[in-house]
Amino acid sequence: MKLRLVALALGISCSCVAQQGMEEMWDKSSVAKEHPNIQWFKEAKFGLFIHWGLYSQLAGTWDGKNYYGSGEWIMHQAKIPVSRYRKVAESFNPVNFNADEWAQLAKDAGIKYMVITAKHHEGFSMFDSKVTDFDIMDATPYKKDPMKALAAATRKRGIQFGFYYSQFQDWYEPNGGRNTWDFDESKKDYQQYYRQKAIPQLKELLTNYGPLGIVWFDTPGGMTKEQTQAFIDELRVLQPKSLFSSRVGQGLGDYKDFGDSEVPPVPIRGAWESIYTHNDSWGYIAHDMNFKSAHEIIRLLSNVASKGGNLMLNVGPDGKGNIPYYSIKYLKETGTWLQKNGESIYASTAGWIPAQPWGVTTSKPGKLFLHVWGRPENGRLLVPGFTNAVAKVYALTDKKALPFQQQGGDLIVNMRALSDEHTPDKVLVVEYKGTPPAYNAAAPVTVSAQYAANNIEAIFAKTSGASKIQSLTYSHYFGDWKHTTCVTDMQAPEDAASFTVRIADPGDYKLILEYACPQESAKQEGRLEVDGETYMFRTLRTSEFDKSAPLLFIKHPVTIFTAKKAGVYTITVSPYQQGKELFKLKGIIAEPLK
Ligand code: FHN
Repeated sequence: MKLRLVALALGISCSCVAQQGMEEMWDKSSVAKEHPNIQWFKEAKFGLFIHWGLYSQLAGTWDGKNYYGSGEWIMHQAKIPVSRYRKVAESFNPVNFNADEWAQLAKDAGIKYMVITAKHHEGFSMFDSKVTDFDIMDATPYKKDPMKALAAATRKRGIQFGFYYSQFQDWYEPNGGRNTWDFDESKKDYQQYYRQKAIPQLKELLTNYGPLGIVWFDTPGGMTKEQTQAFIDELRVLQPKSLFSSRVGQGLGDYKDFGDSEVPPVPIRGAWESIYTHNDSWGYIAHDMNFKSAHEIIRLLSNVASKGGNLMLNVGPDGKGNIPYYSIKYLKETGTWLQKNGESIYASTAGWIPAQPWGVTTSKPGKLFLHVWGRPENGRLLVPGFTNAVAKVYALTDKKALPFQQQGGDLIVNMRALSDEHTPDKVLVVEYKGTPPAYNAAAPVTVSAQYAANNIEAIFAKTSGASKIQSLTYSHYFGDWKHTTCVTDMQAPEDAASFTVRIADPGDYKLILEYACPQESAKQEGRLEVDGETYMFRTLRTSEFDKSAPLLFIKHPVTIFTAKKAGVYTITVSPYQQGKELFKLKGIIAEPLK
């Protein structure tokens, strides 16, 4: 059981080869040995990703048709011939680009590193390259190198600067990866493309722009492990201190990148990064207004930090060089929150208390930061598994001490003295003595009547029989990946999922199963067992699992459970009889009834 969870936590590589399309290129492999310059990255926690290229000028529309999802894939989606695509450069004139404004926005947002696309899969170079004339200097009316100015402006503000470079996919080049509409893939000589374009351009980037914090490779291909190592060695000598992302391939990167828009469900050791779009696309799309609010960004950032990683959030400037209005607004608001609460994020490590109904934790030596996303109704915040002696507890913003008590391995903080301010994440600091315990993924999941709902997630299931825990990846539009961890393969009564919960407040709880259920799985009977009682249910149809479509989950209320006393209970879900997979179980929601 928990094969994937254990693999992730130990940093064992995940094989992605069976997947198709954009996904097949990901390389989430772990890193064997730490890079000597990794510390700044581990402490940075918040990065800004910028996708900017000719696709920004197209803004998600080609030949009068609107495209949705990853806008930087428009050439691929619309199968635009190279002969037409190169003409887009003639109208690319980002006169509003202002390196100081972009760098200052990053600074105000609390960003510690910036990575920008020097060349994306479209093959266009956003920098002054002598290797090709399909670059911003030669092919556009702009005729300036924006990367020079941006490198200088970020460094001036103490922000690490790095380049994204698509090393394999290049849809402009006859020998580059994956333009199948102009060129015959089977006739390509990838090595020639590497020798003639990718390597010389990477050398330009590593030579002409000062010290780079990161070279962010993406979608590896066409190279064996030995060739990838030789490729790295050839570049590494130019800037030994620069970190190479794991998508250089073959497990040879300096830190690990998860899949696009993926946060691991439990803490992960080593240096790693979650990467997210701000709206639905990496590259600018004029009709994509689905921006994450500051509230969402702050929770995402604290959630990623609670698992021990960095969040690199993307913005997609338009063809004139303007960063979208809502990206500016919400990044600045995030920065305001970070100015007051940054101590709980920067240079923190994963929290050692698993996620609670109220939020998540991050830590530093002698301090545990409680990121309270939702306050308990009675003001008494339960922190289970806290046996270290506590010296004091206070709110990070005003440092005012809060009353607390410790009993039977619980810390209970009284938050009543705190005003009910509107904040996505109220940070409390617990100062304690001694060495903290290790994170215990097997600790019971807290269920409490102090919150509107308690999520008991699939990742915390103990599986038996054939059932297993899997992360399911799918998209809504195109390339806007979503990842949901589920218990799958429950086909027979012995294929069960059991959840150990600690019910902190006695009382009535509605138990709701949350799952996805394709047609063939619908109308099958299942059992939910708790405290010696069995409750029957019949599955309700939602949607098929198709990775290029939304995976729909239903919240299916099954029963009321009365917990007569506080304590530890086991909730078990299983098929009633042999059949098709019962469903893909995202988790159980325990809703207190009052
Ligand atoms: O194909 C790219 C995509 O366009 C985008 O650049 C993302 C960012 O992580 N990387 C690839 C897909 O994983």
